[in-house]
Amino acid sequence: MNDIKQYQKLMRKCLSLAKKGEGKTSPNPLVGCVIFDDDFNIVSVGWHEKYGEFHAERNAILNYKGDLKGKNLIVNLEPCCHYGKTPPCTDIIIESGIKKVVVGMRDVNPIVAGKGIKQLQNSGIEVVEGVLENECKKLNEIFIKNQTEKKPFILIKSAVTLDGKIATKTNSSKWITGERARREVQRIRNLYDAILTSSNTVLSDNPSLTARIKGGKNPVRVVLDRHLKTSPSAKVYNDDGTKVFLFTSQKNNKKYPKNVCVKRVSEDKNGLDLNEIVSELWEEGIRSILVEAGGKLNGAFVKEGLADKLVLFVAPKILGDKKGKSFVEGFDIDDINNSQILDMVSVKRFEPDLMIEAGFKY
Ligand code: AOF
Ligand code: ZN
Repeated sequence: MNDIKQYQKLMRKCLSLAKKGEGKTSPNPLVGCVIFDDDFNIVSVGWHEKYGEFHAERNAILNYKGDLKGKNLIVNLEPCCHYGKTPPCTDIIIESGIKKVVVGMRDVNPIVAGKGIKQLQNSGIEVVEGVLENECKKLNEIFIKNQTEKKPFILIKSAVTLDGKIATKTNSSKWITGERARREVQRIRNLYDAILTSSNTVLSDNPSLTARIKGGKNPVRVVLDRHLKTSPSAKVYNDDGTKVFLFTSQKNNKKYPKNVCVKRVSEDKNGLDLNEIVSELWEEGIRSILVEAGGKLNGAFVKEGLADKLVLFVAPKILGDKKGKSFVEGFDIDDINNSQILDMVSVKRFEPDLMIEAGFKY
């Protein structure tokens, strides 16, 4: 194996270590780090375990109980060079005597952005950049959007039959996908700061919108209810210690549980003003939003150019119901050349279903 292949193998290890922090590092990135010798043997590992705690590089260095002089370090994100919640990683790397640092992607955080790499090089450390860069960027897509645009990353998740329907005309939709796909949805929920849905989904499905995975956290729940049609006793408002934001354009006279924060926003031609809601959530510290709603709300997010990514589960079923519901509505495009275009990211199998991941292009 040549050096590049070896670096790629070690970078895959960094990415899988980084994922151990899923659901615990927001608003910070997922980072994994490996220290290795010149024969590419791993001598120590570390990852960013939780927001506010040590960075991956510091953990990998502190986990090694010997002399690191002449060893090499690989990490999916450029080491930081700033005093934040913890001292700069570049300092501890330089002090340790490590001679080579391999980096997946440059940090997009303006206080680091290439300066970490410069500092390492200025102290005589060899830096190799861009190993599995696309995979590294995909892992931290939320962090990248937050840092570069100061906006939350928005994912639309839906499940359809092979003929593209989310429900029959009578609204029967439980369950389109199988157990494995539903487990993956729980994992995705754990990654996101908030899950957003509409009053229609609350009224028809009464979902609890929690992430039922071991050691996971429940995301903040967000309900868009223009006319305050939902009942305070709906499961989504259940006071389990998780915050719920209820957006409406009406004056509220109902008594919701104390974890529910009712916010009034304006309306535009499509309903509640989604841009206002998204900025309001950003102000509340929400850095990623998972939209789990029906076609109307999904369509509104796409039409406003707000959705970043689509995760679509496709079940090997056919409804053949021409009035069945689609997962995006409200486009009414006559010419195929005017379709909404997406970039295909990946296709995975969660037997018996497929999962398509695609990025929106506006
Ligand atoms: C992490 N974990 O493993 C690495 C990070 O809030 P602070 O002080 O912990 O600093 C966060 C910044 O540090 C983050 O925005 C990113 O630029 C850089 N690298 N952050 O949380 C890590 N390596
Ligand atoms: Zn750091």
